[in-house]
Amino acid sequence: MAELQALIFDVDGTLADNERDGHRVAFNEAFAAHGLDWRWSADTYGQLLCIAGGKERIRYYLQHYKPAFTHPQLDGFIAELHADKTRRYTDMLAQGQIPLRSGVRRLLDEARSAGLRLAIATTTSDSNVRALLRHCVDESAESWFEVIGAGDVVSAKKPASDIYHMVLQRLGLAPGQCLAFEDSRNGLRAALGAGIRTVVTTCDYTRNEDFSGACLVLDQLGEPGHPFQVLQGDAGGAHYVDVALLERLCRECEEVDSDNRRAL
Ligand code: XBP
Ligand code: MG
Repeated sequence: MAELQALIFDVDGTLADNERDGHRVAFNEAFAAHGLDWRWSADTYGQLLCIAGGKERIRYYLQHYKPAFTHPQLDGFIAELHADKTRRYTDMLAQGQIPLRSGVRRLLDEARSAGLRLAIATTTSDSNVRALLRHCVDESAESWFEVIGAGDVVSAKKPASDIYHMVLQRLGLAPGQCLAFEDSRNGLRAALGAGIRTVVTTCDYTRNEDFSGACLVLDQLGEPGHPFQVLQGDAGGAHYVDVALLERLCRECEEVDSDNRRAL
């Protein structure tokens, strides 16, 4: 039986509930600044979240919602729009407009005190992750994470497992020595596909997704005095996620077997 060594966190939706009022707003501002009348409502954005990655999401939007749109250098145009969006989003982070989710800061502190290693596995851009860690967690938080696997470092984004394989390889750990934290089915599929047991904290956009295969599904990590709600799995009477609960999950949750991976 493997002992828990590392926690691997998704970012968007998991560390911060930042899609609707963060990324979406920055996309819309970038579109307007380029004279485009594209506007992603909160509902439309929820549908577009089926595609991970901002550049990929813009391309999907054009294919499905604006099929008549043409541009002589579409790849470059999408990259330029996305770079503009990233600048706007990181400005929002720097201005403190995006809070962390409940329990995140406490759990990171407890995990570090307990000697657990920390890593990030996300679809979003590296600059976004670093800005979020610096401005929303702690000035020095980038250094808390031994591996930051982000954005275009892999060719296939979530739900593909490439980012998790890369993070495991750079940590030098087996999947059974780690736990992943995700908020979406796409993220869960990516983690399970790499054989990593996963705790899901749902957010507004993902609440009704299918989280089969997760070892625990909660509405949040929770805090003492601000308990989580268990949506799937057994939290053993705990009210908030702490290191003791994670160690127990690592011991008691079944390993992610190959049947489970194939079912995803
Ligand atoms: C996050 C994403 C990202 C963000 C936007 O997914 O899908 O695309 O919405 O970020 P996950 P970028 O939480 O599963 O990593 O625009 O930087 O791609
Ligand atoms: Mg996410």
